[in-house]
Amino acid sequence: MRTIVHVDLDAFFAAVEALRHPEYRGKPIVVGADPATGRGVVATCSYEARAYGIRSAMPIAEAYRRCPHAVYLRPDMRCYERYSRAFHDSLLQFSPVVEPLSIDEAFIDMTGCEHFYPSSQAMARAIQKSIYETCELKASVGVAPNKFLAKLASDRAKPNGIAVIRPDDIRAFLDPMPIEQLWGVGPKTALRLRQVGFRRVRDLLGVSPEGLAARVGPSTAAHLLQLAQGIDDRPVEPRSEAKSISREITFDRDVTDFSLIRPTMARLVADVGVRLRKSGFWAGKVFIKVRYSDFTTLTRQTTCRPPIQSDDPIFDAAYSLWSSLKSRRPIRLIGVGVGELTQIKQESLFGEHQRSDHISETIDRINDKLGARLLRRGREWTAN
Ligand code: TTP
Ligand code: MG
Repeated sequence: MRTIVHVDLDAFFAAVEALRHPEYRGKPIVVGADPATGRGVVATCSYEARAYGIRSAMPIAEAYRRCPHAVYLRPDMRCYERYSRAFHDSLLQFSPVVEPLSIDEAFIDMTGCEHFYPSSQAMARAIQKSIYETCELKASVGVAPNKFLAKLASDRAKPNGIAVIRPDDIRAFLDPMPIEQLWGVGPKTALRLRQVGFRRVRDLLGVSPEGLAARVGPSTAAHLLQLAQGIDDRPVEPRSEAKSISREITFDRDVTDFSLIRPTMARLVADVGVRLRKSGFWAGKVFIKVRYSDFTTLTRQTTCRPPIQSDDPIFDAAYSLWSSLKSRRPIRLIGVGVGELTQIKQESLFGEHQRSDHISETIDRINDKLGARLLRRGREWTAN
């Protein structure tokens, strides 16, 4: 059985505003359009404002009618993005398998890591505490055997709560739930289901797949019957922002002295390596690109198992790709890149790789301090 966590920040934009403006804390805060214009909607509001019935997407004029004394603020997306990044990054310390779902929510696959905590509750508390320490924001956490249930659970836990759904709890949790809560049920499907008497999840359980298929089509029917039973096999999918990281150089003059290729490649690898490590990803693929003076261009690639992150294995792979090329025509451009990026560090079977991990990290740290890439490897050196 899997252990899936869904985390969602509470009243996200409004909570950030309360942090930046301590004088607004504890007051109804509405973030969205300016009520003076009378146009536009509420993006979100603090829980104090929700007590007046204000909600996301409500016309701002109606919000103002409900609570004229609330603090009304225009959204500052750049600031919220900064908090969002800190929030998402902080989750990676719990598991490498984190799927950012929106600006303020994510799934974490904690399968196999749950044993580090005395209970699911304690695990969820540790996640909340870490988020609070990172960005002073409160979050609600759902823990369940799959994504569908974990997301419903965090919603149930709002605000600042924890809900754990175990297999034995699934029926009691799902049965009374309105069918609109089922993932994939939009207003149209909901209406069709309600017209034939399906209001709650439990109503779907007594029906035959054929009976339901006649109303909503076979694929929707199969999907709904799975969800109604609390079954959802979707994996948590870590998202790699960049599909590849690469660097190339066009020579001032076409190169015929091929001894220049090795140090040039070393420099390209050093640049790619730093960016790869900063991104937090590991590379499952190394590729090179060579363009000859007549503009014919070719690429060669090789896979790396386990995925790599430090300069030495990237350089070795790139250089041997170059060495395997038969043609020795004048070269106009050369490039090196890494792809198949994954967030998962797989333990290297080779001690040497671990050693070179340390070397790359140490060089990165020193160069970070120096503020420029002053410390370089000998292989970047050219005789002239
Ligand atoms: P939500 O997580 O849906 O809402 P929330 O974080 O404000 O409140 P809670 O989770 O405690 O219920 O959305 C996250 C942010 O996305 C929210 O702070 C503002 C923005 N948002 C909009 O701009 N418009 C919308 O209609 C919704 C729902 C959210
Ligand atoms: Mg939220």
